[in-house]
Amino acid sequence: MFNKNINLKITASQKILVVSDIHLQLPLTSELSIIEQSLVGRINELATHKQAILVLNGDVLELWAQSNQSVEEIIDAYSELKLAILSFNKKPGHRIIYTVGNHDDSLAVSASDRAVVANHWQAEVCNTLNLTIGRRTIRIEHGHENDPYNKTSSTGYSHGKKLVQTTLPILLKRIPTLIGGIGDVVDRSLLPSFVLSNLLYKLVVPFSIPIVLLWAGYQTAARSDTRYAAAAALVLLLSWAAFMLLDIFLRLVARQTLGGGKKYMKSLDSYQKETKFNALVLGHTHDGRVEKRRGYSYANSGCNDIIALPRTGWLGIPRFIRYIQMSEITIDYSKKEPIKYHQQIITLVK
Ligand SMILES: [Mn+2]
Repeated sequence: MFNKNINLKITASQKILVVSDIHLQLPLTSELSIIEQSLVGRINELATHKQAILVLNGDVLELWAQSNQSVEEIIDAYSELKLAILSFNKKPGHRIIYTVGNHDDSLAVSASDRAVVANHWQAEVCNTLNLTIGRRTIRIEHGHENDPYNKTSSTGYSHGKKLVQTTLPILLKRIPTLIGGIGDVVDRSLLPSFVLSNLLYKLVVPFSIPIVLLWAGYQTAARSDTRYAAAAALVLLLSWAAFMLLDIFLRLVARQTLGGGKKYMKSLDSYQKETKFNALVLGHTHDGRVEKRRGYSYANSGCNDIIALPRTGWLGIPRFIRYIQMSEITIDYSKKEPIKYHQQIITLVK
């Protein structure tokens, strides 16, 4: 298995931009084009600094979802991004480092895929980038190795990969209304809620409610008996209460069983005890932020991708809305707070 660390000494005059989880794939949709434009702008800004490093922190290419797309095809399709990356790299004080994630794990397996990234983007591919400045060490990697659902195994199998490549396509074919867009839900504990929300808003509300109301209206009028109307109201009220309770229950169960969240942070704390670093910069969870942990700083570069977030719907049960999240970590030791997180959320108009 490919296992490469890059160790670099940095200075306070060097600017570092870490972006991850872009999931570039084909076709190049309008959303992906917005993301590409934003990246081009940020890379061009970074290029104005004399000494700069661009870190592509994993899952930059989406190689799980459509297995027929080659690394070369995807890189070439995003031609403006390629141009920005190459012109950034032309300047002598600049370099580009690509840390491999789980959705682009073929880079860790295939030397020819790595060669494509090295040739087309002129990026150095590795698993981990270690930066040192004075006595401080900053470890930058994608973050899936601390996630039991997505860590690399010697057989190349991971739960996450099976889910994306086998389980999801089957579910998408059978129940597209309930599953479509589930890949955009960032918080794993909300996955069952997403399915429930679709069930309610896409099937129950448009079909079942009108049927119950029509039936009650017809019976009330035909038999001039208002008990039918009362029965219908009771059925609707009880169904609403059942949905609310089920939603709460599913979230609680999912939080305990689907991983992520607190468990993940705890595994990072023990990772720090073994590996020793002052700061850890990951991607992977799409949950960007900078946080003080005991003995180190944790930073996450978030994502540059579509996300689905729960918003309260008219029944009090969340409705999931799609946004584009564009985020990054900057490292700049000329600043008082050297590691910073920045994000922008754009609402999508459907
Ligand atoms: Mn990942």
